[in-house]
Amino acid sequence: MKFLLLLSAIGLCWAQYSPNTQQGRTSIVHLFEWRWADIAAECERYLGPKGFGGVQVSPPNENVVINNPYRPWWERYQPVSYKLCTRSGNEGEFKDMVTRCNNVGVRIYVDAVINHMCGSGNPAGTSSTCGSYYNPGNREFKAVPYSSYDFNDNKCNGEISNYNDANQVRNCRLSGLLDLALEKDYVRTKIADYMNNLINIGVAGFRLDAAKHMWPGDIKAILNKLNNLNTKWFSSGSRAFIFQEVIDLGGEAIKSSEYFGNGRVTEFKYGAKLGTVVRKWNGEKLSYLKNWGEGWGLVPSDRALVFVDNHDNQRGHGAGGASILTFWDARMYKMAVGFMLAHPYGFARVMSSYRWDRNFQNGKDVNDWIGPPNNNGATKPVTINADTTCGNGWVCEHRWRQIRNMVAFRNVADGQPFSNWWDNGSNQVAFGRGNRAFIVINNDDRSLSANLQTGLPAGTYCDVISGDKVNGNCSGIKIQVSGDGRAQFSISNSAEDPFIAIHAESKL
Ligand code: QV4
Ligand code: CA
Repeated sequence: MKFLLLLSAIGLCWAQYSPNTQQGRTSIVHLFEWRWADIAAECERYLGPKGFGGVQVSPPNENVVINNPYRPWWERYQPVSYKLCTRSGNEGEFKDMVTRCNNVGVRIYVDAVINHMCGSGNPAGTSSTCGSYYNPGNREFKAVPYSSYDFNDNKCNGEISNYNDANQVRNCRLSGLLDLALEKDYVRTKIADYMNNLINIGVAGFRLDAAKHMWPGDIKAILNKLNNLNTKWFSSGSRAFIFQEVIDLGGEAIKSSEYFGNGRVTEFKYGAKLGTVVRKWNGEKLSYLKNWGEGWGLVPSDRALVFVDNHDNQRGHGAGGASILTFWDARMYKMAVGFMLAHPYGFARVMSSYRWDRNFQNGKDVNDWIGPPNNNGATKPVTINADTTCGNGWVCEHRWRQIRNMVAFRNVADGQPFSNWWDNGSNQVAFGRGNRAFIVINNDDRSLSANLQTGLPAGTYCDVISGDKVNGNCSGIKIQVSGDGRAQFSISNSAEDPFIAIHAESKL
């Protein structure tokens, strides 16, 4: 330990790959566009008790207020300053959320938009969530302050047009967003001050937005300026968990491996390929997932942040394309999320969305901009129905029994090896996690009936997909595991959810 302290003392940056979650909590949920007050409540009433490790929150810094289209979700990716006031709440509400979530063992991860400020086309003025003045025309952001010296106009005065030119990707404007000169110590310090304010409040780490558009060395320089995490909730010397948004589906100049020195990276191949397999497109079959992970060309497991969909590609932005599964494709989506949470590869993030009126014209959803449920721009609170689902237009995928219970499955299986793989050569598969958990999936157009080695101790197990273990009984399917670890599984291809999952804590 002394050696580690010595190293950190001499300022060697410690890239942080482990998420700083409490022991036994192995996934996080993106509560996209939720208000801080609602997140705090959800930590206490649901995420803490159900074993979620943390929450990725929407950008908490001041952003432009865009009225045409009306208050799009993406206005929050156009910073005006690093003041903590947005549609989700103000600084006091943010602090209250971080404290209340940490106090029940649920971490907060901030979506840090540090590559750029707002779009160059915005008019000057104070149309911003905190009323700060900005003038994109002369690069003036009074509340930071930034001026024309702090942007990349002298390196590139246009938009990224060629993703095969690394210099363009880093130094030009991503869809017109004013690109910060991150080699400047002044700019690095302003960003580090913003992130250190959040660290001192108690956050556990950061999603680095548009990391592909920042030089890895500039990111490293900023991370080197960060404080250790707040010892009120984290052991001394803890470093912020870093996951960098780098879209690398291959074929471009930028490789996600360039960013491994800073922390984890978002592995977009994960959702794109898994969606193709579950949809059975291009002749893909579930049985091909036997070597899922690095075997499929994904980044090393301990460098990967994995997800089935994210806030961009669930609405056609960013990467992943048509194969991406979302809550709109509920039955396949639960299968994909269930597979992700059962499989040991990567650190998992569950998406939690809001509904919007999709309107496809020529294959594109022209309503992809629609922001969160709101009353004249004010984000609506999350209401909880008697059946534990959410109201007011919030989808709450993380509260769907099948997904909530697979979050617990992943916790129970933590540290256990991928084991006892079985498949029928087509779309029926099964695998275990050591002697702690086992899942069987039927994605064929015919029923599954198989006697399988589960690796589990003998006993009666509740299937956590069709029901729960309540008051010492199963509300759904029961599975009998015999002394040799084998069990009989039957899954109709017309079942509501054609997969079964059992684990040590669902045993009667
Ligand atoms: C428009 C024109 C530009 C023009 C500009 C002038 O298109 O040509 O120069 O006006 O101001 C919105 C609009 C976009 C507009 C821009 C303002 O959609 O039309 O440009 O604002 O400059 C989100 C949305 C974007 C949105 C952006 C800012 O997806 O549509 O742009 O927020 O509001 C790549 C990146 C990857 C990125 C992904 C979407 O490698 O990093 O594209 N993903 C992250 C976030 C994403 C966010 C951003 C990056 C930007 O996940 O949500 O973009 O912060 O793959
Ligand atoms: Ca840049």
